[in-house]
Amino acid sequence: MSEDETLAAFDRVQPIVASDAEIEAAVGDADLPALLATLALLTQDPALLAEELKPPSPSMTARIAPQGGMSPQAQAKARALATRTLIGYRDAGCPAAAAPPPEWLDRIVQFLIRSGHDDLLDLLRHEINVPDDQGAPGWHVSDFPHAADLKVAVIGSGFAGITAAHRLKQAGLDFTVFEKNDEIGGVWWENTYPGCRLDTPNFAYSLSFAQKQDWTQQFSQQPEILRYLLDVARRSGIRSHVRLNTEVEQLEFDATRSAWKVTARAADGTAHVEHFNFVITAMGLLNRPHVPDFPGIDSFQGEIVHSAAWHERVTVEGKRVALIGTGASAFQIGPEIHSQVSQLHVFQRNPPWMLPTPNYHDDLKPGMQWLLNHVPYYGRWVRFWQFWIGVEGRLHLVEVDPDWKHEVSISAGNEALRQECLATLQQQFADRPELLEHVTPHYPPGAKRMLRDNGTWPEMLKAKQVGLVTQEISHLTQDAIHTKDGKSYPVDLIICATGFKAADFLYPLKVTGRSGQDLHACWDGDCRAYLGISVPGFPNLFMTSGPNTGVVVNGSAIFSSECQVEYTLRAIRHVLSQGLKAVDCREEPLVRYNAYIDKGNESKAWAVAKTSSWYKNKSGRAAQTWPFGMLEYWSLTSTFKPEDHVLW
Ligand code: N01
Repeated sequence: MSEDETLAAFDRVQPIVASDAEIEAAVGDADLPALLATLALLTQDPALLAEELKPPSPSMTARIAPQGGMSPQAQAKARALATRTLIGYRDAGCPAAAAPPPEWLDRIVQFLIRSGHDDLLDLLRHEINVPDDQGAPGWHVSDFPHAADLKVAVIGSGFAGITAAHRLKQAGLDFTVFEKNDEIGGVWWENTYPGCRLDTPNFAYSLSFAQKQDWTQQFSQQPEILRYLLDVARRSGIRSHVRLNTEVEQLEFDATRSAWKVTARAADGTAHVEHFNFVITAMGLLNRPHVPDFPGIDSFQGEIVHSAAWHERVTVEGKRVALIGTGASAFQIGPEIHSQVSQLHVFQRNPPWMLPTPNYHDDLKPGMQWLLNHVPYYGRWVRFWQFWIGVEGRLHLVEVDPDWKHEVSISAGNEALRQECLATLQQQFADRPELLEHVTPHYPPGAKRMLRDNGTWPEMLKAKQVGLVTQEISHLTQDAIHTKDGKSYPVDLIICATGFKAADFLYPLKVTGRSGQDLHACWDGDCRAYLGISVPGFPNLFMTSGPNTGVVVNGSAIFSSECQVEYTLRAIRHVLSQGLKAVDCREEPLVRYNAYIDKGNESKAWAVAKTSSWYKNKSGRAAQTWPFGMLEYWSLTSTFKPEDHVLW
């Protein structure tokens, strides 16, 4: 296999031949804390980690402090030092980075993070992933001769499915990935609507074991993310294990074999049954479109498309278009299409809070791109830096202060965040006070997903062909949407950016447990799992993106799913090391764990706010959200606890 075909290719950089002036110019665009860390790793020169250069990392507000809050003087010194170091590195012939002693790595990490966070070191080492792959299983199926015939099924081939497949391959296990679509990629294959891109910085929204150095943007667009996923699948050698166009419909636990009977249907309609010892679900939770059942919807003669079902035949040019919803999907679609339509009616129930993000659509600056392409491991440290900032994120701003009395906000910090966002809104809509009133949320920031704003949404709402409709939709007729105030909006195309059936985990998969019980019936709309991964009575079944694992204002879903996959490999290892066949979570740990989760969620903006959100299920319980920091989830999933399980 050529080097280009392996995951190591992600780390490849070009030798530096640039002039001193070009290097200096590139450093001018650098993310300095990450650059100092990179150069310290390359040269092991302590001057790069001098106390006066340490980024203070102030807590996040609406905005993120540029350069980790370094003073202008510190930035100037850091730039001069980094430029000199890079020139020296070029003149020395760009030697390959040697594996640093572990204490040196810790020293760099400690330089980047705020003092007093040594408890995060293991987690952070996992994220920088230098020199070794920290999340690798560390065992091989050949260590357990009786396990030679063992088979694992993975359902789904998005980020989590690819992670699972990669780790299973490292452990030498025989596995099959079932993918219902005709290509790998999950939501990043499915969502092709106009404007589709990330709203989490993409260095952080990438896999620890496949760290791409040369992202072109801070918030990449869908094609670049999909290309990345397909690259990871190819380079990690898992493609040949993926069965495309094959949807798993049913899982039945076969107690006699202690294995799952998996029924999958191919695109031609044929069903195929096969037994697997373990099953990992990697189905995501934001991929079963929710299209509201508006009265009269079947009588509408125009076209209706859900955001996640966008396809190349959908055209908007010159049409009268309705955009229903103002969540993350609508927020990206509206600004992208509004200049092409003859009319756009945006139907809003609750306005979103917007996080000012002026660079949201920008390419990375040329100097930054140059550094990523020429300085070994710079991309890893940029990723690490973004990860560190996200570890705490805005969690402290969404915590309820019981002594805080305010009709909207929930704490002094939350109020400060609200005021910062309000100020931007007031500025953006200063010329349209009637719109300002409608786009101002009346719930605490953080209660729903906050959206990235670089001014394009307000600009769209103010365009002459665009109208904001805040009245509730009453019904649809042949050619129009009607609202409860009696108004009608004739349209040719309705775009439902109305979200997903997120509360129904694993929907529509039918899962029958060891006593014949149906998983969805057990949950009865209120899904719970131990660590978000296991459910009692459903042995050898491990979920990714399960109940209460979604992060709202800190961290990324990629991190959580890596934790879940690594935990699963630990659990499988434990079963094999004991010469056993099955593991089932006990009821009591599930109850205990969920009490802990519910308590954490109770004091968060998304639980106390009255506003609707996909974070809550039909009983009003926050069943999606992880209420704590990332360290907690990392710690909980970093060991498999036999005492919380029944094993046989
Ligand atoms: O869906 P949503 P989404 N009548 O559920 C409205 C991820 N994501 O697809 O707010 C009228 O957030 C509903 O109104 P309300 C991300 O995690 C990421 O936009 O409930 N309106 C709301 O405005 C995100 O959170 C990216 O009052 C109705 C909207 O439809 C998640 O996916 C991009 C209605 C639904 O918003 C879901 O986002 C896109 C009705 N009957 C998505 N029913 C990235 O950038 C619902 N609505 C990575």
